[in-house]
Formats: sequence, structure tokens, C-alpha cells
Amino acid sequence: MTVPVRYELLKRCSHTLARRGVVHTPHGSIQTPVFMPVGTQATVKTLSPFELREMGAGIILSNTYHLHLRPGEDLVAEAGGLHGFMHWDGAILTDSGGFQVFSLADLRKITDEGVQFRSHIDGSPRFFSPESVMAIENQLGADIIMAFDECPPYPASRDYLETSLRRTLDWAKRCKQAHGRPDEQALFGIVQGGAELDLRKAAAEALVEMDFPGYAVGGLSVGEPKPVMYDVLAFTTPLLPADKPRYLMGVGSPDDLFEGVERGIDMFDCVLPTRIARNGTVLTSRGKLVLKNAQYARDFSPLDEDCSCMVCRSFTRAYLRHLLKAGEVLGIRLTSYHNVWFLLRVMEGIRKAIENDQFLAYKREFYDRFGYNDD
Ligand code: PRF
Ligand code: ZN
Repeated sequence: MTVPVRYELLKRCSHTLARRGVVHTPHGSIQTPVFMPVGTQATVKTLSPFELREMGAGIILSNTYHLHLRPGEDLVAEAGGLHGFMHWDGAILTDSGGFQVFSLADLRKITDEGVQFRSHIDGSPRFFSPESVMAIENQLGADIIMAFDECPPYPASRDYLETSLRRTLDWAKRCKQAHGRPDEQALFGIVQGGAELDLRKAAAEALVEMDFPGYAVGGLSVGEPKPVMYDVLAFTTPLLPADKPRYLMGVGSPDDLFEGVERGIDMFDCVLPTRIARNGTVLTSRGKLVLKNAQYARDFSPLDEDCSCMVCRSFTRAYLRHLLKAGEVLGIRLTSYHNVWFLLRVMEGIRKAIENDQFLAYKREFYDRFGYNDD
């Protein structure tokens, strides 16, 4: 059997768990650590695939839950899968719905068999099981597909976390069995267990035993304090095989990228850059900037002096502020473009720094300029 996704380790940081590698996929080799822009509805909101390519994005994320509800996996398959449908020839990862069904759907009922819920679009009754989710992800055709899991809320009782984890591990096994295209799509297992370290350990060991081509850490950034997330990560990543990629799900603020990489994470995704862009917040090397503030009305400088993106080379804060205030769609397109570019360049900087064994120095420099307090 050919392996669709393979991790190549290039270099380790000598002071932290940070590592520089490559994830080889059927749609290109991804330099890691990597930030994956989120394209929930088969589009990274406001950005075209041509723009994503020109920004240097190699892999994007999409969502089983949303695409199943609309337009449906049959239609996507008929269009040649997600790659053909959205005209993106880079790599794609689909999340399983194991998070969205718990955060978006109505009237959920979870059993060992699966999750009964109502569509948040039209209220129609639906059922997701490990088997049905694998069938959907197989039809969508992403390079990396995620196991169907339960992402428990924070905080959750010990009792609930145990029940939930038992189910998630059972579902992981069923996903592996139901996966119909194992030599074209890599199925990643997801470590859950909340903030209970012994449960995280049991989860990691059980999944490693099942032998997935990659592993995700889920159930974090769900409301717990950041130090809790960092401790769980520092504990969990060393339990995962060094020759497989490690993905931290739904995490991507600049500080979390550095802290995740420092603890051995290779892949991240987050709606943050595109979401905050749509309410007029931009990331800059000197911190966040809320464009609608009056202080930028006559500010004819670029969003970020240190950014060389198309937006920063061409437009002023005053103009972008005007577009946003006037509700012009170009405004949110341009802020989205800059924010995604910004996080891709942060990751590029991190990769370079690891290559030169300067990760911690680069982190300190970034934190100083951005205004984070490093400890
Ligand atoms: N599971 C899945 N997707 C996710 C998460 C998870 O735990 C998270 C948690 N941060 C984001 N996206 N399947
Ligand atoms: Zn820019």
C-alpha cells in the first residue's frame, strides 16, 4: 500500500521541541511548521485560490459538516472532489465535523453509535457516525481527513471526559476500518482527554497503537486558560511518534503558534486571521490594529511598515478604514489578504529560525515587537 502522506524531519531545535520538516502529500510537499488558512465552505473567505497560491499557502482546511449540509458530498464528488470543485491544486485537509456538530448544530443527541442533530441551515434531522463521516470525507477527496471525534467543552467533569474519550477512541477505530481510500487520503487520529493528563496519555497510546499516518491534538482552545493548553501540549506531543506530523486543531493566534511550535506541533489552522479581518482588525508586527478607530482616519501609512504584501505595498490605513466604514467588500478582502499573509510570514520566519537554530531568539524578538510578554 502506498502511503499518501509522509513526514520528513529536517531539523530539530536544540533548546525546545520545535522541529522543521516537510509533510509530503498527493498535492504538494508542505514545509512545516505550517499555518493552514480555513476554507470552511470550500473558500477561504474573500480570497481566491490564485491569491492563496501567490501568498505561499500550500494547504488549506475545509469542513465536512458544512459541505455535507451544502452543497452535499455527491455534488462535490461529481465536480472532481474538493480540489476540482474549488479549483485549488494545493493540499487540502477536511475536519470531520467532530467539532462543528458540537458547536453549530441544534438538538444534538450523542450515543455510542453517533450523533443525531439538526442542520443549523434548515433544521433537517441528520445523523453522523464514524462510518458516515468517513464516506463523506472519502467523497470530498481531501489529502488529509480527520477522524470523527467528540470535542468536550471546558470545563467538563472527569466522569464525562472518561465517557467521551472512550467513545472517541472507539470511533477512531471505526473510522480506520471504514476509511475507503487509505492509499489516497491520510486519516489522522485525534487525541482528546480535556485537561486530564492521564486521559491524554491513554488517548495518545491507544491512537498510536492503531497506527495513524498523523495525529492531532484536539479539545484545546475551547475556553481553558492558556497555561492549561500549553501544559497539556507539552505533555502530549512527546507521546506522539516523532516520524508523523502533529496537528493542533483550531489554534492560530500568533502567540499560540510560537507556543505550539515550541512544544512540538507541526500544523495549525484557525479562522482568526479571516474572522478578525472582517470586523476590521489587522495583525501587524507591532500588534493588533483596530482600523475603525478614529486615529486612523488620516493615517496615510500602510497597515504594517514591515509587511510586503500586495495590500501594504498599495493602500493606506486611511483608505482601508474608509472602505470598511462604507461597508465596501474590497475592505474585508484586503484586510483578509493581509492577515493571512501575515500569519504565513510568521510561520515562514519560524521555519527559518528553526533551520538556523534561532527559534527562541526569533520568538523573543517577535514578542517584543508585537507587545506580548514573554516569560
Ligand atoms: N476536534 C475536531 N476539530 C476541531 C477541534 C477538535 O477538538 C478543535 C478544538 N480546538 C477545533 N477543531 N474534529
Ligand atoms: Zn500586509
